Amino acid sequence: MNLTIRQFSSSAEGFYADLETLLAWDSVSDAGIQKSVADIVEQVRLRGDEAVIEFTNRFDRRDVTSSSELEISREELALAKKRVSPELVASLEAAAKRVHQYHERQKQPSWQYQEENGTVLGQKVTSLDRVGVYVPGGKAAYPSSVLMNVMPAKVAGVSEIIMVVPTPDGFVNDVVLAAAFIAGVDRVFTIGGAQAVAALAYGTQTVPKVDKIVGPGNIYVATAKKMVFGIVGIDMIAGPSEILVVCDGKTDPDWIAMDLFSQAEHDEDAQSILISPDLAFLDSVKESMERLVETQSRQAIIKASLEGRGAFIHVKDMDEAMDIANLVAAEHLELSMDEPEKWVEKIRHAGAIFMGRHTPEALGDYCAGPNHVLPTSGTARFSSPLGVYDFQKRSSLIYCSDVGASELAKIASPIARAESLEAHAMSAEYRMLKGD
Ligand code: HSO
Ligand code: ZN
Repeated sequence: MNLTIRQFSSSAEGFYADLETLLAWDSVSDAGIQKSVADIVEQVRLRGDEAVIEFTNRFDRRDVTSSSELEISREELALAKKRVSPELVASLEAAAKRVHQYHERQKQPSWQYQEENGTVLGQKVTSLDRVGVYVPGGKAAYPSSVLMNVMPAKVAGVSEIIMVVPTPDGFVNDVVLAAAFIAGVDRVFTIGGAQAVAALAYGTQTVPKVDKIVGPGNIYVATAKKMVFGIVGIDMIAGPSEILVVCDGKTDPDWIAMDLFSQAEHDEDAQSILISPDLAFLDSVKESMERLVETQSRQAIIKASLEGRGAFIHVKDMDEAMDIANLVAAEHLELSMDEPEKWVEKIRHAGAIFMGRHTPEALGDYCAGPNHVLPTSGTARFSSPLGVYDFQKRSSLIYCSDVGASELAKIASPIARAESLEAHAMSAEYRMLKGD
């Protein structure tokens, strides 16, 4: 036995309590980290570049003396792209194109309508002016995430996209820079951690202040994002990656094993769960996993993740599987079964739904088209994938004709007087037409 994974049965007593324990995840809430992040944010707010350079040298072990050393030009991005293999560049470009095409469909148009008396009401949609994209520098430096965070902003029409990426010990990731070039990032700064978030939120002499910060990061980054929320917008605070696979027992067990590994390999806290009504199938997947895990370069992470947070759940039928999937509200849900289009109707909570045996999550992570920045830890109950709408905002439009204003004033005036707001009432009443 080289891999252990818990197995539950939905008919066992206390199953739902066990499920709750399995899913529990404690997010950002460390008092020590809060304090040091608050200090970093304050220093950057007060001292700008000087503090950013100081923290960058300390945390990334760098030797920066002037803020100009913190920026990578578009020309340098183009050079980084040249250092990447043509095959990989072609894949990044194909992925970017597909992600772009998908997100084009999310654009929300402005709209308006006219009432009979000439009054016009509407909603004007505009894009954000400037957005900051945080890209982690360490073990989770994913070029695919650069594409996924930048493309929807581009499609929305954001005029300036600023990327920050730490370069610990001066190490620059060419593939990440190539992805930034392909996605159309305008400026790149080699800073990271809470200091980068603060620089984007408040602006420094060198780093422009943005309107919103998106992108994943470690606990320092997440804590800093929470702290500057309100000064700027933020996307979401992502927890560890999760996958929930529901299988009818007819998919190749090796495929399912690898789908579960594909999330587990992200990090030790990632969560992979398999649900099936077929007990013998669960055993086969277990066998596949035991055999295949040995072949994996990230087997230590995979094992830790599966042993710590993974699970198999045996259910009585597919209907029950769907109920449990809704309870979990997973970031990624694979419906590896016949007629997925029929079962998907029962799913109400999931970040992304992968339908059918030939749709592994990995294809969605890279190039299918939809975004891979998704709500985690059950937050799919109330939030959605990152999209164009996260980079757009809406303004209400009101135009009153003279007759329209007069009619509205008749409605507004009594309410204003009930609220003892006389100026409101009079402002409305001034627009009343004689005889009204
Ligand atoms: N599965 C991750 C995204 C990713 N996968 C990036 C590979 N690279 C989001 O949950
Ligand atoms: Zn992934």
